[in-house]
Amino acid sequence: MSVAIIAPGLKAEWWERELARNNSDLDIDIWPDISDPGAVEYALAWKPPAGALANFPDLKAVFSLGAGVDHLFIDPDFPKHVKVARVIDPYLTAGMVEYVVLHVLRYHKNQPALDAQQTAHVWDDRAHELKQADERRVGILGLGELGRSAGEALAALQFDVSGWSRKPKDLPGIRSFSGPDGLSELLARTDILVCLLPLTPQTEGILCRDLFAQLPAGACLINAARGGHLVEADLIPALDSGQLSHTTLDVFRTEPLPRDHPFWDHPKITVTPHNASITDPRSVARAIVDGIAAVESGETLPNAVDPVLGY
Ligand code: NDP
Ligand code: OXD
Repeated sequence: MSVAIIAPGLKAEWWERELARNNSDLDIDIWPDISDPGAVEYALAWKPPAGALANFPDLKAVFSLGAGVDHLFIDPDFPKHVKVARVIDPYLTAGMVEYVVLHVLRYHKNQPALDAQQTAHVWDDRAHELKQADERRVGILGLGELGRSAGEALAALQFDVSGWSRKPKDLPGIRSFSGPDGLSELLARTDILVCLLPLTPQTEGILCRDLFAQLPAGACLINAARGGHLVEADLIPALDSGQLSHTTLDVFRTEPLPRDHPFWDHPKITVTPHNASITDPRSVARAIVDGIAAVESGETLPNAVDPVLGY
C-alpha cells in the first residue's frame, strides 16, 4: 500500500516513523520524493502545494493532519472524488480546551490590565470589576468537537456559556443558538467571544465590524480557528474605540505573521503562533492506519468531512 506524506514545514519523518510503527507494510514516501505517483492510494496532508494531490490518479483518501480541512479545499485542483478525513483526537481537543480556558480565565481575572499595572509599578487591588464566573458570559462560535468541549470545561468552571452552530444543540450547561438570528442573540449576551468555527465560504470574514458592533461594549475576542474568519482591517478600530477591550489571536491570514504586522505591537492584542493545539503523531498515526484499513475493507472512512459543507 503506497502512502504519500505531503506536509511541507511539518516533521514528515516523524509521521513516517509513527505510521510505520503502526503498520510496517505501508510503503511511505515523503513529498516531493514520491517514487511512483501512480501507485499512491492514500495521502497525509497539511497545506499541500496547489496541484500536488492531483498528481496521484489512484488516490482513495486524504487524511488532513489537522482538524481543519480548509487548507485542502482551497486548492482549485483538489481531486473532488477523493474522500477526506480530518483529525478528531483527544489530545488535540484537550490542547484546545486548555488554550480556551487559559485565555478566558485571563480575561475573567483582568490579567491584561494587571500586566499593565505591573509594567507601571502600580499596586491597585481595587481597579478591576469583581465578577463571579457565573456572571461572565462566554459565547462560542462553533459547537463541534472543539467548541463543545471548551464550552463544557467552561461550564464546569461555572461560566455562563452559550454556543452557536448551524444546527441547534442540546448540551448540558451550554445555551444553544443557531442561524443568523441566533447569532445576534448570542452576541448581545457575550462578554468573551471565542471563535472555533471551520473556515468555509459561509464563515469567512465573520469576525468583522458588524459583528463587533453587536457585542456589549468592552467585550473580548479569542480567535483560535482560522485567520480568514477575521477582517483584519476592522480589528484595531474596534479595539481603539473600546468596542472590544482585548483580543487573543492564534491564527492569521498570513502565517507566520509578518514581522511588521501592526498586531504584534498593539497593547490590546495577544498573539500566539498558531499553537493553540497541535496534532500529536503519536496518537493520530494510529487513527490514520485504522482509517486506511476501514477503506480497504469497504467500510466508511472514520472522521470523514462533508465536501459540500466544507467541514
Ligand atoms: P467541527 O467540524 O467539529 O465543528 C464545527 C462547528 O462549527 C459545528 O458546531 C458546526 O455546526 C459549526 N458551523 C460550521 N459552519 C457553520 C455556520 N455556517 N454557521 C454556524 N455554525 C457553523 O470542528 P472542530 O471543532 O473540530 O474544529 C473547528 C476549527 O478549529 C477547525 O476547523 C480549525 O480551523 C480550528 N482549529 C484550530 C487549531 C489551532 O491550533 N488554532 C487546532 C485545531 C483546530 P453544526 O454542529 O451544526 O454542524
Ligand atoms: C488544525 C490546526 O486544524 O492545527 O488542527 O489548525
